[in-house]
Amino acid sequence: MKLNELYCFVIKVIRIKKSTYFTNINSYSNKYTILKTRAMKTSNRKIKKISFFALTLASLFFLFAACSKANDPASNQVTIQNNAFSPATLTVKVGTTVIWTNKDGTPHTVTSDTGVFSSVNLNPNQTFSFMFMNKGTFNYHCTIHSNMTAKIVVN
Ligand SMILES: [Cu+2]
Repeated sequence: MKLNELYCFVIKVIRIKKSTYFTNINSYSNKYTILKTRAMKTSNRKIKKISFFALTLASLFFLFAACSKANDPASNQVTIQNNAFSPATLTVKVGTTVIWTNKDGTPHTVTSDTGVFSSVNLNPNQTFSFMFMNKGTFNYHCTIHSNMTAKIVVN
């Protein structure tokens, strides 16, 4: 007789007869079930704790990543596109290196109105960078297109 057949047989007998002997077996199996359930509950609690910890860690990481993403790439970048500097006004902290990138198909320059910095002719996709070590407003322009003006505010 197979084990599961035996089990079914025992269950049947318990249901039909409910003799003392089988009731004892039944209560033994109940105890086992209770122990098993308790063990499962404990491991479930552990899994829940670990999952909660992992979730918290993951969300903190994503929050941090999102924040640094929001602050980093645009904060020191100026794009030269469609004969304009974008953003026209960029505000940075002292010690920031600002990077200009020419996204147009023709050359431009990044030239300070007061001679603080000046790039050569920037060809398409060429960059120019300058580190601002002093506070103030730095107006600049493109020497090729006199209508192209913008400023960097350092505070
Ligand atoms: Cu230009």
